Amino acid sequence: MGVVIIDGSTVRDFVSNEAEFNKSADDKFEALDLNNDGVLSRAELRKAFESFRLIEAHFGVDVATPPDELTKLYDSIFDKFDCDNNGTVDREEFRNEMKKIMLAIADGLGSCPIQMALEDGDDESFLKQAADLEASKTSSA
Ligand SMILES: [Ca+2]
Ligand SMILES: [Ca+2]
Repeated sequence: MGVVIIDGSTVRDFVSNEAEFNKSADDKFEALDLNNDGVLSRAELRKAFESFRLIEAHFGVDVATPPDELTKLYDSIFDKFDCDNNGTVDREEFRNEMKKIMLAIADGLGSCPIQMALEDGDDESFLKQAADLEASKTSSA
């Protein structure tokens, strides 16, 4: 385990590598699709957000947010993912929205880097994968 500094360009590099990004998104999608029906339900996606703490930060959630507020917030996030409003999120919708979120996070980071701890076995977050990419660049340079 180590620490790596990431900024907006790290995240943007990660997202712009379409093959890698889609693979990560698909892996994530499969992990989240708990009943393996090929789509994410509201409950499945909510579970995902509870593990993406940085995304919660992006949407302005903090630990003091009351449960009913959280439910409203997760509903609104789900609606963003569910582009065709059919009540489920398919693979394509998931990829597209994750990409938008990561780019928004990249804009938010801008040139103001954050420190990420690299912990073995923690592959929960996309930012972690972006951080790994940065770490591999640094170590091979
Ligand atoms: Ca499912
Ligand atoms: Ca849909």
